[in-house]
Amino acid sequence: MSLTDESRAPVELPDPEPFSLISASGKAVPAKARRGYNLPDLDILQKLYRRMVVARRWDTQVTALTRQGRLSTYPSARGQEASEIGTVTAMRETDWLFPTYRDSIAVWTRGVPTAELLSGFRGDWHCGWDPKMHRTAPQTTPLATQALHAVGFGTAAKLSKDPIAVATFIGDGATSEGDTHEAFNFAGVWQSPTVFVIQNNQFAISVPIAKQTRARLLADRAVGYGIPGYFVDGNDAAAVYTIVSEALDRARTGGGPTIIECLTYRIEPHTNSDDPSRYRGSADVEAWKAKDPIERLERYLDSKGAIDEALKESIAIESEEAATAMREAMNAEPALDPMELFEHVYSSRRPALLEQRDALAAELADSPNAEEASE
Ligand SMILES: Cc1ncc(C[n+]2csc(CCOP(=O)(O)OP(=O)(O)O)c2C)c(N)n1
Repeated sequence: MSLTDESRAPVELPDPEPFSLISASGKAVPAKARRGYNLPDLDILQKLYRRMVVARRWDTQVTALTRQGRLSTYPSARGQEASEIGTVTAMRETDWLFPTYRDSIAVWTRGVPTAELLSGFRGDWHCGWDPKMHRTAPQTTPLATQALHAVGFGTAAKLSKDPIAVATFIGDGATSEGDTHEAFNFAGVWQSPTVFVIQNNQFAISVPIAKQTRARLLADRAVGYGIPGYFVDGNDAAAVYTIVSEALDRARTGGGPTIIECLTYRIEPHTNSDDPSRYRGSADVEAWKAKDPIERLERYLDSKGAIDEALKESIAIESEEAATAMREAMNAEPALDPMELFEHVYSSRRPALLEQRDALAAELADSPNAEEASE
């Protein structure tokens, strides 16, 4: 292989102007700025709108139940619906998703039942759902580990000639992890059918993006890995859907990986235990609320006569049904057995594991709640 080998041809730096199809005021972006792309059909836009509204209701309800102590923690994706829902709506059922703790609405939209999805946030030790059934991997908390899982999975699919694509979400803070670098590099070298969706919500808990990187854009990194990179308005569901669809198609047909940076904003605290007033001002939050992904799509659909009271009513009913189903699922006490933690770790149990198991069993037996627990 020489340095002029065509398979290693340089890729271009992404355009620093975020790619958008529908502006914050809900108008179609002028044709010239659309860079040759058309808006998705109205039925797709209606689907994106419906899914975002229902997902926001779902997210709001989880946050409320967290305040009531029904869940121990929940990282909300409010404000990030266009990136989350735009991505999963672009995916086929046969594609695989590798999500993080932030991406519950994406996982839920892929069909994972609420009770199974939220079991981890209630303190259970396992994933809660069958990843194979939903083609959705567990939500990872150790930052960026999912990016490596995605590349490995995608490469295995490629080797076995399974024509699927893999999508994975990465936070802006997580791009500073070594795992992200390794995932990008291996994806480029192996031409893994993996689409990396970086959700740049501008904060890693309290650390702003300016303290995270000196680079102009996170998507600029793609060039160094020989991977196409895109910088997208992450509050424009039409733009996210369009660019992710194209990248997934490319991945499924042997065109390798893509890195897509979606510029968005986390409206809620990092989780329910965070106090964002200590590191950001409310003016910033208000400015981003004005770029709300749902309102802009609603304005556009309205201007096209593609949204009426009947549609809004049916979406409202679906949203309330989702919230009610969640309340019912979360009001049932989960049957959690901490001793299960030691099952399914190794096929034959190691002495150190047995020791830990016995120590926990002894601790539980000694605990003041032991009798209550065994009742
Ligand atoms: C390897 C690792 N280091 C540190 C943490 C602690 N941690 C949890 S969330 C978080 C911030 C991540 O921010 P970002 O990647 O931007 O994602 P966001 O939470 O904004 O979606 C940190 C540092 C962790 N979970 N894993």
